[in-house]
Amino acid sequence: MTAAVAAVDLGATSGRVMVGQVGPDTLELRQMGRFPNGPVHTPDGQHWNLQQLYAHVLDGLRSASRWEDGIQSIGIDSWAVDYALLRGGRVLGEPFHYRDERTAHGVDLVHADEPFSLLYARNGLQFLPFNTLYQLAVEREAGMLGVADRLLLVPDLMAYYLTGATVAEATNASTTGLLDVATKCWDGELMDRLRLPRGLFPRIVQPGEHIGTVLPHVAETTGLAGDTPVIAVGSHDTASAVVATPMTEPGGAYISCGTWGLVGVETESPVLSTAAREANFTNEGGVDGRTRFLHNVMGLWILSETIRTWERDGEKVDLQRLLAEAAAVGGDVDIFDANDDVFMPTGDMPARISTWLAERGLRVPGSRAQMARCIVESLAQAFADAVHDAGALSAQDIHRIHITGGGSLNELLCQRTADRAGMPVVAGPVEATAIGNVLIQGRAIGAVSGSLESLRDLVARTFNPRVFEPQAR
Ligand code: LRH
Repeated sequence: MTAAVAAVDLGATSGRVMVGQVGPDTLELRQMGRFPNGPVHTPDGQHWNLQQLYAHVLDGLRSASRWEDGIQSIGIDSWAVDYALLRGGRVLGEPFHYRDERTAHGVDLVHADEPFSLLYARNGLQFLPFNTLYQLAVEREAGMLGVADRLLLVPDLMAYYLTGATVAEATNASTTGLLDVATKCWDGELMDRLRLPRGLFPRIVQPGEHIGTVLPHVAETTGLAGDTPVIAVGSHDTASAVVATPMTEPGGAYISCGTWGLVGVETESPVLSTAAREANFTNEGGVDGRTRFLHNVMGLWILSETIRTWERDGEKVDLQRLLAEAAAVGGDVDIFDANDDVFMPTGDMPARISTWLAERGLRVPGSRAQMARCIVESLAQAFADAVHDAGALSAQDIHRIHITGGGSLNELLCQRTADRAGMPVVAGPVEATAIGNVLIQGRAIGAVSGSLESLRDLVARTFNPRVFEPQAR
């Protein structure tokens, strides 16, 4: 049997709605709508416009139901950590964007109550200043937690808008810092220590569980059948991407490369060693109880924010041309540390890169092509280092790297990652996140069956990867 499902995949710079056809030998995706996303600056900081995103989701679902009249379910994934606060079912203001700099203060507040080493032992998460628990410390100080009675992460909020049901999907809940890494349940004791009301956090559901069926007005607006279920998938986009990474043999590492480069391996259980903590590796919850042992590298954000800076004067930069010119740059370029937090906030990226290099007596790129090359080389080195660390820290022998997401289309990045890591890079699928979303829905409704290994086998059988062999330079 082949089934049709709708996958809603929301990224930090764009979102899309796809229709997936899925069956034992079938896996096909078709895009129904793609729309931009990004921060909205208001006097109190940077926010997401989730009402607008929701309107785009409804439009995409309407196109999906017109294209395919038998849509059997909907699954939603998005970027992690961000949330809305609600009271009595009503959203209290637009959610903050994780790059909003208020989180620095939240870090001080939380670490005053609970040092990072103790937090790591409880939640297994790498330090990222925007992890939900730091954001919530700022909400607490602002008095918001005395008003709110519910917290919903972004995909859970979209599921609530569609069905009226309030749940917390497990993989994304693991990015809050408030899930016990051992039991995978909410850590009530930690919430008490950080003075976060336990009642804010909804029931946890696992990927594959039914969240609810679409509300009557949603069915009417979109043309979907009134009993269409919303099914929990790996609602953290990275969890869905890892599901669809065709690691069909042992020894594979993954880089889910979009705004971020999420570099790591899959493990059966968390790695909580001091070395893992010091290397800033995270243990995020994967589908089917797996652990995503990975490190966040800054990712294509550095390149796209550079291009945004150049385009501020109204001039358009052609990415393909820029990358071709970058590939043609002769000789070595000096590189910067793509893990340095100075590159995290929005703003003038080329200036930050130049300052970083100049302060260390390194050569500053003299042209746009050289700057692009310097960024790609710096990302490739950070990726290669993180792959090496992931293998060493998890005691896995890694000899192949899978790059999925938008970065898999960047040939220079794939090749230089292979060269710097000294192992082949298998590129694709570019839409791994949406595919992972489709696969978990497909399994929940019985169109496919089996373990993650058999789902990955289906990906490997239906998508043609491109392989970049390492070359000496
Ligand atoms: C990638 C991602 C990543 C998180 C970040 C906030 O989209 O979900 O895994 O660390 O966004």
